[in-house]
Amino acid sequence: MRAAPQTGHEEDRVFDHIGIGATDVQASKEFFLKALAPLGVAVCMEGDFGVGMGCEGKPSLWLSARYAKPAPMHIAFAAKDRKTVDEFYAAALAAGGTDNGPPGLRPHYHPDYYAAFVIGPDGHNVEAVCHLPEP
Ligand SMILES: N[C@@H](CCC(=O)N[C@@H](CS)C(=O)NCC(=O)O)C(=O)O
Repeated sequence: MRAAPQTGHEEDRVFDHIGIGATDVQASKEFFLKALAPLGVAVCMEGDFGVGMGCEGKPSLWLSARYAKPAPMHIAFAAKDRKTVDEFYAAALAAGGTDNGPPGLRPHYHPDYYAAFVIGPDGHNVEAVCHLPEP
């Protein structure tokens, strides 16, 4: 299953998605699917990279296999364009962040998924992502 690219309004949001480490991904998936069913949350994507859940095909909550507790947390900020992703990456490295993936497309999420990743001061995986194609 693949995520639908975003169609707009990314500029209105601060967060794009969050990721939670799970020591048992299947058990966590079942838990969140049941708990969030009243909200219309379903599985949008699933693969080696984890399970993405959300509404209307937009994965907003990610579960990734992790075996240490407390499991890591991942935060993704919504960027309005690819240049903003590039600027985030440069600024975050200059601020002392550690590279966790330079700006670029991640087509395994969807064809226009353009993102960069840094590890913050306390080990959090911080991302900026733009879902829109180049104009
Ligand atoms: N180094 C990877 C980082 C990818 C990444 O962190 N992806 C997020 C989801 S958008 C995540 O939490 N992945 C699961 C994991 O790292 O366990 C890259 O540059 O693509």
